[in-house]
Amino acid sequence: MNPVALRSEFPLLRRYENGKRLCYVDSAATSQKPQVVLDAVRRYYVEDNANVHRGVYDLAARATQDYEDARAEVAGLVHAEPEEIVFTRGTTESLNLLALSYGGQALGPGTNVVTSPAEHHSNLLPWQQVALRRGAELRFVELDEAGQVTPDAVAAVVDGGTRVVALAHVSNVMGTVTDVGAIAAIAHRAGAILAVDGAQSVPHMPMDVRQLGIDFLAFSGHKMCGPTGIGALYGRRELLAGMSPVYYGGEMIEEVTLTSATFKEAPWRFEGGTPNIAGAVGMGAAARFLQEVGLSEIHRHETELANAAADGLRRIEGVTVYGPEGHRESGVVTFNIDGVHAHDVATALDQHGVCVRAGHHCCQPLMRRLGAASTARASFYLYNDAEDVRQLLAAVQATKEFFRRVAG
Ligand code: 7TS
Repeated sequence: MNPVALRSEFPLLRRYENGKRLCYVDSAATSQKPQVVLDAVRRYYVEDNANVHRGVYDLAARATQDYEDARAEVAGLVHAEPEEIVFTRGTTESLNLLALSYGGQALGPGTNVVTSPAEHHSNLLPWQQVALRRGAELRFVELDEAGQVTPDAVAAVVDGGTRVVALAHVSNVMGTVTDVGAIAAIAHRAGAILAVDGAQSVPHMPMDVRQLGIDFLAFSGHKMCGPTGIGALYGRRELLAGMSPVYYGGEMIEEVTLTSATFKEAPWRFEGGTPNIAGAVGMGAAARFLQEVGLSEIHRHETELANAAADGLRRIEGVTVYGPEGHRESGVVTFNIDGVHAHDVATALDQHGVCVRAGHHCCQPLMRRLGAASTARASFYLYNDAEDVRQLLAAVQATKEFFRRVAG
């Protein structure tokens, strides 16, 4: 893998910001888009645009074929079957759909959902709210010192009443990686299913839902080099087959009378209305692109950069780095400059052409536990290189010195 060559495939990264080389290290928020994805979306609109699953003319058949081909590409990325992929607007919608449909059916008094205090709000709130409505209990796994969810901690709270274990594969704040394979076995022994928030893992590492025993997996197109407004929910075939739709309307039915309806099979029964066809085409192209580059290579490359960044940041006196002390297994590095608000850090870094996210990262409970109202976060991806690490470290050093001067 050649990050310099890869970088040139992303038109936006050829730009300069504030007269500086653009150091984009906010891929956990959203990724940049390669030319092949932009071309696929454009080609769809220019050559094949029509509504799907309804037109009888050739153009409509091509649009439908493009959409279903994209489903197969996305399925291939996670080693699922195409019929096990529901297209959604993104991870947030995938998790809401899952909680409303599966959760609505499986939860009730005497049952519980197990999750963790480190979840993104989009993997907490859907379960919190459905549990409240259904009179079910929401249980939390104890995090270890490093903020890690361990299989032992999950086993300690799972019992015969557990119906769903819902956990992120990779934390968007700590960058910790959860052993979802071991946790799937624990959930299954208790008769529960494992739902994985893969927003920060599917774009960054090889993923095999069969091998890991994952029952549901939610992910977003925009974090994996695809367009915004498209994502997926993988669901094991037998489980999707037993789930009721959440959105009712056109194209998800078999037969409708004024007082009743029957619905298509999964996944189409979950995709009421005209879907984001161009988005799906773009996400399919992104899935192909990532596989061509190689997910193992991408993972190795970005963790190397993240470890170099974390080591460099730790060496800057007055900088606190969160997350694992030792080797990092993801591209996420969260930090603070002592005494400087993270938003000020991010604003100052922008002056050096460095884009980082600052805030609570949609993980308020975790931030309370860290004892930090907000943090700055750098997150690396396939198009970053050693120059990005150097630019980030130099900018953080300069920012720290700047605030020392104005404070002192
Ligand atoms: N789950 C995790 C672990 C995430 O990091 C995010 C987005 C989501 C779910 C929601 O994904 P969406 O595509 O539906 O928005 N995380 C972030 C972030 O860390 N900074 O901006 C968005």
